[in-house]
Amino acid sequence: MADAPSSSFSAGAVVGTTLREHVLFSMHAAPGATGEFTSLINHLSLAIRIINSRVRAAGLANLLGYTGEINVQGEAVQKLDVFSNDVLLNVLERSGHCAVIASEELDELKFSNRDGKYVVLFDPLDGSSNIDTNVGIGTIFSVLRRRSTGAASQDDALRPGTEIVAAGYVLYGPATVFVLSTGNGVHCFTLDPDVGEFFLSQGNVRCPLRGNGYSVNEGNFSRWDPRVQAWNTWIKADDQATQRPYGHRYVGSLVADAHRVLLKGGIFVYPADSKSPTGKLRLLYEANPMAFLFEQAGGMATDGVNRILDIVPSAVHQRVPLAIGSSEDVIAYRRFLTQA
Ligand code: AHM
Repeated sequence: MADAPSSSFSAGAVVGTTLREHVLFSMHAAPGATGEFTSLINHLSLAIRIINSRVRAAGLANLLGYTGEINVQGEAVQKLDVFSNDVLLNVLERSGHCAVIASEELDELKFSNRDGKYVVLFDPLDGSSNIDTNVGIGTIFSVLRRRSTGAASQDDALRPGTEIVAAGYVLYGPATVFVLSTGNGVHCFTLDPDVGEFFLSQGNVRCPLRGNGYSVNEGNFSRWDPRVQAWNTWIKADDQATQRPYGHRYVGSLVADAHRVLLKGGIFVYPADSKSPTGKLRLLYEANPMAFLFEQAGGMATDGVNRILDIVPSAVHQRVPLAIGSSEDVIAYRRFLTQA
């Protein structure tokens, strides 16, 4: 990958690298690049900035609260979810680059532009149960190159995460941060709200080999498999030699919880339980993009035992148990899950 300029100078001011420049420079080095991928990421960035503007004004704009509808997952749909989904669909369709679009909020795949080279899968507003309480929420996406040549089909979307060419998430927290990987490491861009641009704020993020925190909904303890319970008891136990207990942090927004683990290390786990026997999080919209990002940052992502990116999906709304984070912490979790 060519080096993007770290800054440009004008009249004494130092201007950081924009997301747009970063993608453009990384794609220049790609053989046969046509500019379509760069344009696709720019369209995603536009949709994100529009969503961000509404998220920031949600309390003022009467967008909080439920629409009264139930989505395909059987959950109450909130107004900001609907808005975010519509914006992403609209912007991506108009880009002309997408043959297939899949959203956590849609029952069916959307077959968009028949000449589109890409497949985009997204969760438009993750952590939506936190909207009403002004807690960090996010957007998660992944991009695959279309495989079919004739009419696009479901098979273009039902592919393992190993085929992802780019993935990212956006955290609408105190600042709006866009975390992106196009297969060359993980880079964070922070939105300057006055300028309306994302600027590189942390390049080449590495997830520490090991952390000192764990993130899990412990309210589900009684529903877990005894092996998950054993891990949970172990990670909270006092043992100086292995620097336990770990600290516990859990927001209940995957993007917020995962972002902390990506930067600080440790582990995020959403295991299967007796209420959600195959896990709660969705493979295509949540687990796969996060797994791609964590691996790109040197971390790991498993369903407890197997690598997430190797799972061949059988349904677009498939759920999967998820364990992501520092490799030593994910391996320690796996040791418990593979115990007889
Ligand atoms: P959502 O798609 O309804 O927002 O649910 C996904 C969210 C994740 O962001 C989060 O990790 C998880 O659900 C929290 O679940 P729980 O409330 O069961 O802890």
